Amino acid sequence: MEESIIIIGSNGQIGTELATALRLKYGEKSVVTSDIRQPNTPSQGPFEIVNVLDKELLQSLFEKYKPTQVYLLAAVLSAVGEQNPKLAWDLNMTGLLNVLDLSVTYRVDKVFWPSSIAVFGPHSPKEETPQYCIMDPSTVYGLSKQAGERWCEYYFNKYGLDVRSIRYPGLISWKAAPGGGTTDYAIHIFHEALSKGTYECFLSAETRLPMLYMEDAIQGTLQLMDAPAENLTIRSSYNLTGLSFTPVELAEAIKVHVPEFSISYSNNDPRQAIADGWPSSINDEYARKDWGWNPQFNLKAMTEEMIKNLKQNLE
Ligand code: AKB
Repeated sequence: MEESIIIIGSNGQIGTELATALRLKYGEKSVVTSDIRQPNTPSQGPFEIVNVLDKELLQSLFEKYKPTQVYLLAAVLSAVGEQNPKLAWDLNMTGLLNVLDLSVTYRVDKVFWPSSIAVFGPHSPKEETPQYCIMDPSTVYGLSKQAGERWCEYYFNKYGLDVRSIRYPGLISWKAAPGGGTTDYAIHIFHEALSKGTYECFLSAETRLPMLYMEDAIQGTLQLMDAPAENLTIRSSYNLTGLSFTPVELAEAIKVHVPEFSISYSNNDPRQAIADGWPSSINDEYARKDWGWNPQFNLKAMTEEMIKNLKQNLE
């Protein structure tokens, strides 16, 4: 059967690359991208202006395209969420519930919704954080992701909706800008290393966080969405990781390519407290076992790719 895929919030860091990958896989016209404003570069296929909070408009999108798959990527991330907690809660929760409801009504085959390592908190195990453990998120973003996970599982159990989800760690990419997260330093650092040769990091030198190179993240997302439903043992959200590093380790990896690069650290940035409550590494054994997750990029390979592609962009 031909797929009809809708991506909601397609202009962001994940959406930009996921849209390209899905269009390559299913054909340009089968993938409808949508966001609250026009994309910076012309869309390669159908595009619609949609605000996920406008349920009537969202319903008309479902009515028009009768989607078989929906990817909901519109969200407020951790750092920006702390500046306007109610807005973050509203967009992240109401947006998800609107999409889940319409997906039940329109009998969508599969829904993808991203969760995050922000569901963990200060009392979760810090190292190799397991799939199941104490979760006491302290950001509104983390609260919304944790509640969202429960809703996803609820819709699966109650309505049989095939919702699939990944707890993304920090995502590192060079194609689109990140959207206001705590892990964004790991992208800014590359841009500044190449343009200025210096970077003032808003996290401390030893703050270790789990990360994933975007190419791996996209492959993992497609893999999860392709997996037979009966193989999936988790309907809240899968732990997933590729690598873990500190700012000082990343700076060392960058220096291999930009020897004059130097890094300094700012004090008192509110994002430090967010990072301090998050895991430093993740155990993703369920994703490996259930759908064959096997990331390709380590720190060296990821750094090489980032530098190579960003340099080409600057030329
Ligand atoms: C953020 O930093 O808010 C995101 C995330 C880890 O979900 N990148």
